[in-house]
Amino acid sequence: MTDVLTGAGALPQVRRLVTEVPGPRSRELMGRRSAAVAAGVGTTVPVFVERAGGGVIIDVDGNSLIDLGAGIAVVSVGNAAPRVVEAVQEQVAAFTHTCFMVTPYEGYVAVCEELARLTPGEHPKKSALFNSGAEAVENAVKVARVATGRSAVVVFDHAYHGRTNLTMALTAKAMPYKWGFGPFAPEVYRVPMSYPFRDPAGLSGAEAAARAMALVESQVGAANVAAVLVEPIQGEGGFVVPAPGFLPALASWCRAAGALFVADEVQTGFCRTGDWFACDDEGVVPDLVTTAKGIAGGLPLAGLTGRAEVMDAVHGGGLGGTYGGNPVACAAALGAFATMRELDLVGAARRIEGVMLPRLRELAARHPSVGDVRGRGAMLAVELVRPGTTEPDAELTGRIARACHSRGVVVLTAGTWGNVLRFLPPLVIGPDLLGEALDVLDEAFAAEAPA
Ligand code: PLZ
Repeated sequence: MTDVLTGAGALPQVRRLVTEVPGPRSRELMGRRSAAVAAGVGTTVPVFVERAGGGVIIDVDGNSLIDLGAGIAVVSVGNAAPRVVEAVQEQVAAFTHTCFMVTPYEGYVAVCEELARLTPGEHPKKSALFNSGAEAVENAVKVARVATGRSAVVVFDHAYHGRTNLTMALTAKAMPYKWGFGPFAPEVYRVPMSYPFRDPAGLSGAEAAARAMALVESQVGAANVAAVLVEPIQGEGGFVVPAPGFLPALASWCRAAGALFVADEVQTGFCRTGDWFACDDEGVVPDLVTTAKGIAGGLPLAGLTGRAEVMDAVHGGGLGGTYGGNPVACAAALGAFATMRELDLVGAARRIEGVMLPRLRELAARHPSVGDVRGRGAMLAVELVRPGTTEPDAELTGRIARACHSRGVVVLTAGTWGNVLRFLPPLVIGPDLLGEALDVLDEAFAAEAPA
């Protein structure tokens, strides 16, 4: 069992610091990094990685850190997951690339068959594969426009959909994602999200959807909308979980308007939220679903899956790319899907919620700077504010994140105001390691936000 969880190297699943963090070798590599790598590429934790497996990351100084980031929700099956490693090794030795559009191979088709089975809804589905989440989202817009003959795309406050030109337009936050990078793609319309912590108390999901769609009707016109694009739980925007009823109301608005309901499940997909997909929680069936991140255990792969007739609206040759659905990445995805089933990672995500959520609520009870605790499954967060207000406290958030890092726990921040600490552990993390990470979080709060 340990083998399946942590890989051939079977890295000890412990936190162990042998130097300060970052240690001398990491600091030296950071120096080389600064000289050679463009300054625009950020660093969350300035430690360089040597190995990683299960729920730990070993740095070049020999420190073993607890991973509560999973490479931004990517290594849900664990780092270097054995099924993924085996599948990749076998495929990379057989052939590395032919281009699926030139001479196809079975792995690509098998991944599309799995996507048809796993994504929400029982209707006939088809998929196309790409390299990144942004590319999948771009293609969702392309397909929606051709299928509907309309151009407007509706997106939400706090949304994150990528860094390409079109997906920057779809993304809400200016700094750092859009700042100075315009002009942006046209025909993108932004409306308010359902954000229970910041909405008027008691605003239901249906009311929040009506608030948003009233703006669309008056400012865009329902008949001009190709797609309503939404993250069922927002990722970079701060793990904003819409009020119950919001997503179903959007989906039914789309049905009535003849627009497509597009779920961006790039961050929420593949067991992360305690379901195969976050839309499953309320039984919402999107017309199109974008996936990436957790799909292939760390190899770059993304999918766009949708109603067969919608996907097939595009003319032959209209979708593709040199590397999309690379055979090695497809093999990795098949290994990852096998792991998700074998280890019941849907159940694992729910168990992680069961351990973490009560601890985060306890933390909130002790620290008035924690304004909100939210999320689902293994996608959980706390939003930090000035006590007694909803005023975001990004500075405290940064200090607590750094205090975790220096104690050997990788945590990420998020949110429009940078005031959300988010937790995305690999779903194979053991309960002891998770408990220890939460102890460290308590310590970090005690040090930085004395009650
Ligand atoms: N849609 C919902 O979360 C990627 C971005 C990290 P790519 N989120 C992590 C960063 O700072 O660049 C994301 C997402 C949702 C789309 C994307 C884009 O996926 O694979 O990064 O292109």
